[in-house]
Amino acid sequence: MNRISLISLAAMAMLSACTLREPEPFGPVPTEAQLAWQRMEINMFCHFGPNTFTGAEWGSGMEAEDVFHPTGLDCRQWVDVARQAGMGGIILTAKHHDGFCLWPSAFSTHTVADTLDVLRAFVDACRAGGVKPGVYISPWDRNHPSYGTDEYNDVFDNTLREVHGTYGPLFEQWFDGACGEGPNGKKQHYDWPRFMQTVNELNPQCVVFSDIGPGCRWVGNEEGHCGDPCWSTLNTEGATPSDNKPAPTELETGHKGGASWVPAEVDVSIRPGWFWHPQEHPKSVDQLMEIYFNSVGRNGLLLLNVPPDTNGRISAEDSAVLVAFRTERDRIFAHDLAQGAKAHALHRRGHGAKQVLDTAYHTYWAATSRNAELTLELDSATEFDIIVLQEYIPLGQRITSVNLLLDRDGGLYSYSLGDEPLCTTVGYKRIIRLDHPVRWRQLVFQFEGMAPPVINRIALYNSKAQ
Ligand code: FUL
Repeated sequence: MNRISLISLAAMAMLSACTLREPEPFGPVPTEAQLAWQRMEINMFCHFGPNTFTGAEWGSGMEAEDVFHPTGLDCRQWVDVARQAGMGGIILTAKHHDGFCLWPSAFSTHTVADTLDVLRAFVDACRAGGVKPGVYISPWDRNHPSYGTDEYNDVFDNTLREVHGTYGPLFEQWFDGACGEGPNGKKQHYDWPRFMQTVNELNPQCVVFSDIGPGCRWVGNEEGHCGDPCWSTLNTEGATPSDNKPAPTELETGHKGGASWVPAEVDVSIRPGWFWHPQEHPKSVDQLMEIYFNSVGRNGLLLLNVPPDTNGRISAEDSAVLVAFRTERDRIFAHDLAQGAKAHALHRRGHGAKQVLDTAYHTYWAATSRNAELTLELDSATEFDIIVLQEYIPLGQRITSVNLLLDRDGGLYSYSLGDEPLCTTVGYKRIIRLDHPVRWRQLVFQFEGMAPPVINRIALYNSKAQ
């Protein structure tokens, strides 16, 4: 073998070693707990407390304790409904702004009786039913006499220790952003670093929600949608959950290239209010589907509030809609029409393009350049109107734009009319609804990213199929 062939063999060997190397993460990436959380996709929120009985949304904190008297408390029923609806976690308002604790706390006199520990019944039912329990504990407390003084920070820290120490592990801690006056007319300066440290110390896997995270962030509205784009990255330096935080519109979109991984959680109620009120009714399946596409379908996690009624059960009306919502999702996403297609890409990094078609989470196609194309060839022309893309977020959120070219009469045409790409950000999951069903055999996806795209799933569906 001559010298030139030896050199070229060595070069080829180096090149293939290079192509096979795993891609490096780009920018901030989720922790294991954040990834597991994001993969839950839809969770249930339960607002339950004195307001359920008084008709209020924000209780004054002056309600008599025996106002709260569920006649047939059945947390197992909440868990059954959540499971039937395809929700893997439930977050209970263990303490709302009225300060009433749904467990017999040692740090408040405004609580349930020892004999009616709702939080205990709730976490036990969740664990027995294979659903993860989480808690909402409002820092704003309209009842506690020490609210508005330094002492309240001790009280609140003790409350967190009590809940996480006695009832944990809890998958999510919800810190509400609302902060008003206490019964003494004073506003509290919260010791956020201390509260975060306490949860982390007692429960390191707990994803902590606040307006700015650190585990996940408020999406900036209570209407059930993420922004477009929706980045899971956010700049939070100098901000606290109460002060100097990004504006709600920034929380909707996140920050492209932001310094921390703080994915969006979309909290919205199935009913007009957060608490159950007899005169209110749940949203329709169509409204819930719209919310699903605009939250889970735009890289958010949907936290859907389903408030138990005065019996302490989820009403038949709400559970019927939830089951129908699940049935509709199952119907639309039953058959991935891309299964069995051929996938190829010029720019790849050891991991073949066909990995976008398998359903294993940790397999992916990794491109070698920031602009990369992937082609799907279906067996025959197939009708679809929904495209699902998933970026492999353990390596970061990279994609800034996706275009789609479709074959027609022997030529390739851009699906998008005008200058708009098919979508901008992808993130954990992006569900794209086409204006009308198309019938095509070959699809060419053109990706652009801040770093070479890494995609773990592409799927196609026909929402009109029965
Ligand atoms: C808000 C609260 O003020 C509402 O009562 C509700 O709990 C909602 C989820 O968050 O900030």
